[in-house]
Amino acid sequence: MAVCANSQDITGLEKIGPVVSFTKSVNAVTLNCADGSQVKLTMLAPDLIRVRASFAKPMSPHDHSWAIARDNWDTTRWRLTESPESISITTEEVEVVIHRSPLLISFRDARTREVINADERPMMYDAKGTLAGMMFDPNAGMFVAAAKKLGFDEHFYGLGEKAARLDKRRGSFVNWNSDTPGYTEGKDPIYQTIPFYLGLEHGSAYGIFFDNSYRSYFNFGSNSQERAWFGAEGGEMNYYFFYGPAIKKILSRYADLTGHMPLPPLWALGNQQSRWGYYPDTMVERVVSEYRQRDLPLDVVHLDIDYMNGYRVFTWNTQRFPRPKEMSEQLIKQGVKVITIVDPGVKYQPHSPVAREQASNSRNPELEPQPKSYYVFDQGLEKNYFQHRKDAKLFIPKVWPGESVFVDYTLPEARTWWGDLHRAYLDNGVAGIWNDMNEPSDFVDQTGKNQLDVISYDEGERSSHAKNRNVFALLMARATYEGLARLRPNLRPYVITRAAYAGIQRYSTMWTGDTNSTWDSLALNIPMFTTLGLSGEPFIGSDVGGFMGRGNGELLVRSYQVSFLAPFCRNHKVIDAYDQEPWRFGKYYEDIIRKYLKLRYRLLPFLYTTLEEAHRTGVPLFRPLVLNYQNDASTYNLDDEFMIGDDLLVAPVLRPDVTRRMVYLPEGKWYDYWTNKEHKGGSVVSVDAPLETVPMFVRGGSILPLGPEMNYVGEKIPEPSFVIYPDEQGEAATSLYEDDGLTPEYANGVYRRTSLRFSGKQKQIQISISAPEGKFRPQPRTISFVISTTLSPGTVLLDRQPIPRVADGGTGWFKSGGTLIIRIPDDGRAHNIEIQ
Ligand code: MIG
Repeated sequence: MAVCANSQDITGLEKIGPVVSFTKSVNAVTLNCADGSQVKLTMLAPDLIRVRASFAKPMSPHDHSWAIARDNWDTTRWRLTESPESISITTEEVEVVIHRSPLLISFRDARTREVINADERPMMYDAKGTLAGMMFDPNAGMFVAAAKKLGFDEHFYGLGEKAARLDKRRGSFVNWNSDTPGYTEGKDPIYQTIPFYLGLEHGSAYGIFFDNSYRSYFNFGSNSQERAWFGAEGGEMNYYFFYGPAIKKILSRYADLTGHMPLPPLWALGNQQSRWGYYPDTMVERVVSEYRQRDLPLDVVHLDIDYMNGYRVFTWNTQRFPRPKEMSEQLIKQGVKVITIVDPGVKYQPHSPVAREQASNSRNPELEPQPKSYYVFDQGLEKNYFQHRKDAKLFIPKVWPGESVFVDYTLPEARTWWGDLHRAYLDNGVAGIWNDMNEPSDFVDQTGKNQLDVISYDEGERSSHAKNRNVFALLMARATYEGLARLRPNLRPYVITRAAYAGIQRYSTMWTGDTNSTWDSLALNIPMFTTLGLSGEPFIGSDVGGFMGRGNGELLVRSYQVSFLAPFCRNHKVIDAYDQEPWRFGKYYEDIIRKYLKLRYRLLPFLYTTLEEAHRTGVPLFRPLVLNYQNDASTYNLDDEFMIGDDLLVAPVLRPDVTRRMVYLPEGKWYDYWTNKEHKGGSVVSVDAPLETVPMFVRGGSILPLGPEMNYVGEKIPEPSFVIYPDEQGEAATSLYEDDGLTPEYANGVYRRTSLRFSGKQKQIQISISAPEGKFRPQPRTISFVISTTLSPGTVLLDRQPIPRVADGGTGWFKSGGTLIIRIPDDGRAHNIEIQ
């Protein structure tokens, strides 16, 4: 019987402790326990404490994690006090109380002394093998677990990619990267492992990152009223405790610890089109020209496994794609970049020494036929980069090329080699890489059972599949990212992955795998996107229209009405199902899709500004309402609406035949994006939502930076126009982030941030524009301000000088219906506009 977390009764496990003595170092306290166990608490920051435990033995000096991006933390001030019962460690923000016997750890707010999170029982380990029979891999190691008191009103978020609702309270989950085509709600595990969650009670949040790559279990009170617990089939009890109370602050710390997402190229925010089965090259060209002829925006086209020669990665099928470089160059002229899929399976193609002699020495072996020998297999075999089983035999799974081998990405040289192989794509004009099948999927056995005796180098530990499976994709994406960065240092890498472990955001963006073209699957988009955002993965998306099965025009339109604001917006389809490019269901649907794709491009300045915020702060752009309003209980399980940044709220329709829906608007003033109608928040409103319209609201107090309508990034000079939505006090503010959109120079200060304030009390309207921050200089252009007002101004002053009333174009001001538009040259200086 498959092990399931519900049946995993942890109450019989051995408990750690009690504490008999402790030692102190600059940033840590180590507890020595009567059972020979050790517990180390490391104060990394005032709000970040690491808890690491060894069970019935001293702590190993070996301490390594692929997820952690930062280990040099400034010294944090903390003090220790003792009593006969307990030891207290206090930082500026958190007080950790360690009860000696039994050994119970609780975290309190250092100021209010309120308990944030507390052990329900001491940390546990399966000393007697009680759970051995229930373990997925009985040889993985020893089961370790930690149990926390479950708050009566506690809500749980995060845990990465889960086919589940937003609030995970009462749920139970497993992490074991798995290829799960056609998954539906409740399917678990699926592709990714992000063992990080947030707890929220009474508006106050904490985070726990259980950094353990073994098959892990998270139970948020599914079969117990008393406890939430997490555990793993091996490895250490090793978790990081984050204190908020703001969720945003926790996400920032989590990004500091596991890495910030670098900015992808701006065009990655453009519209993308894919389909398993886009071949030959003329077919790809046809798809792109359809987009152009139909005036539909497009930035990227994807090539699925069909472009390869017999599914050999780093090769091209030259029957189907005789001149890939020319094809890419043709497409680039039309503003479209090519992305190719790269799977981990390398075709197993041994050969006689004679064939070896005949092997090509060409500079571009990717275009050679490889009938007798395949250069990637040859090189990897010769260098011994492929995975082996415990008995030293090559591990030969079956994937698309048939018998195949996988690279041991824990080997640094193997990662460099794999990264360098991407020359085979870059030389042919490919702009980005899509990693698939990297759970890693094996057709022999999809659960991973066929791989249990595979050994990885793992920094000399030579450790098991049980430990390495969940980090395989992370390391493959790392090899890819680092390879692209090396081969093309002046361009930002763009990688997309299916499987992942925590830390993946440093190397790759992601999509949610093989969904269905169904309404249920569509309804999972918002909880999944927002949950991924709450788990440190900001750049996410799902196959628009759904991957498997037959969609229809209505479903496709509603799907675009979710994804036109997702960072990754790509329509993709399985080979043996029905076409679903935007035009496939006829003009009526195509026209609506065009409207949303065009709107996406108009919103690019806003999307990119929020994406940069995600890069810098770790706070995602595609947000659940709870992230912006964590004191509002009405948002705690609200996952059929979402926000982009702080300012835009979207409430899509997720069922067929519906033309109206209820939308919850949090406190404050809101503007209907389409009609400008004002709503008072803190209430539910019923709004029209015919197929043409996705309900969208702008937060009063915000200013939306919009760009020109475009069919691809770079088609036009991005002249911003700022649309102003004042709050109840008549005020609004924003900032706009811009850079070259392509190079890594933004990290050296080559960006521009423009801040804007609006205040409009009665007849006194003022706009102040800050002197932009940063070294980036955009092309000469104008900037505009759009104010909704019935007033017709007497004069408009720019830095105290009147500017002319103009007909429509040019600089000056004009009225158009109920809006006042002011346009000024963008000279990169501070300005003040007054309207009288
Ligand atoms: O076994 O490359 O999720 O997007 O089209 C299926 C073929 C392999 C799974 C991916 C999907 C892709 C497909 N792949």
